Amino acid sequence: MNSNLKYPKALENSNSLVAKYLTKELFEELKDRVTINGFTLQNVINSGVQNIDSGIGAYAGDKESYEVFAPLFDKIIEDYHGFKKDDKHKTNMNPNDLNAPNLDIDSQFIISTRVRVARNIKDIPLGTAISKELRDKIEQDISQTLLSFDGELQGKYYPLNNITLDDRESLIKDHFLFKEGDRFLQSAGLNRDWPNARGIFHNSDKTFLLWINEEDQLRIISMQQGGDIKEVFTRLVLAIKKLQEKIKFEYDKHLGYITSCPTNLGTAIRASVHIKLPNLSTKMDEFKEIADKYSVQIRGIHGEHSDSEGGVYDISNKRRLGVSEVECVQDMYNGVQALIKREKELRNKNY
Ligand code: ADP
Ligand code: IOM
Repeated sequence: MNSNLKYPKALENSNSLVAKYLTKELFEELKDRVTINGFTLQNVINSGVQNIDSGIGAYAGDKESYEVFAPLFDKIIEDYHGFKKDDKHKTNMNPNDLNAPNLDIDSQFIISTRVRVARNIKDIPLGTAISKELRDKIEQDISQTLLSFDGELQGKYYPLNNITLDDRESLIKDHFLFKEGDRFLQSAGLNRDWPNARGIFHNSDKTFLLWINEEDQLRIISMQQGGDIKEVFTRLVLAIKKLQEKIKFEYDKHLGYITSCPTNLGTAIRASVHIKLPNLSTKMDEFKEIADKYSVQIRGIHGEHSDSEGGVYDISNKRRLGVSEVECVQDMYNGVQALIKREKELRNKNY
């Protein structure tokens, strides 16, 4: 038991959602709770305590964490997704319901498009609480399943502990592979036994990729150059369906797909473009205003917690829970459309 656990002072200097909602009273209420897999409040908040620049700062160890620590997670979930305790989650993966003609046929703005979902295996602790044996088993089972894929989804699995450092680095630089040594994941317990049981599967064009055992057990990814969002989403849906024929994912009627970070609950989808906005990026207040209005998030060019380079940004849907997959991709599309419109106006003014 953690009865001697004291409220972490570091949270007093943080703007994360954990710092916002874990009051001293709530801390006292939750500090001795533990899930069936041994996940404690200390485990939940450690990333936010060690990294006071966290956006959220809380991770779940298993599906049960979202019940045992509900007084904290429910507030974070409502703040991030605008999703209340009695709201219902929904799903729609039909690409034909997407209204997304290519926004940038002559590739003036959009460099590339990527859509990913996070998934975790049913009845197994999340990566934050998993044992080495189970993590190894996931790597083995998933990589075997992927080897049976054919057509556009056919590819090869590359275990992280069996590729050269140069290959690893170039996969990261080219945006195909997760970065190494992420301090937020480290303090959430997600980097234990690194790099063992981690790896990437991809087809020869690197348009269908799958990460194994990073922040979530699976990250299923579809990406390509240019702005054809519908084509990217269609390929992703095909891959998810194929995987679902063989694997059962952790799912909850209320919270949707269960993920280690509460930001990914629900659809667990992040649809993004890498986009050049040289004029708008000199007016960050206006840029952020448009992003907020359309519920899109601005990230740097090397993923979460990275900076932009050369006026190129990663723009993605923010909400993932209580909205369908199609609505999430549509959020991103509508936001990008508004950003391109404003970028063109500013460019014309400057000429
Ligand atoms: P995730 O998308 O899985 O939440 P990150 O934000 O860390 O994780 O992004 C993972 C990688 O994917 C990073 O290298 C990032 O630059 C890359 N990426 C994201 N969106 C795009 C995109 N539209 N085009 C190319 N690469 C992208
Ligand atoms: N998804 C997770 N890596 N992130 C939201 C961390 C954080 O900033 O709290």
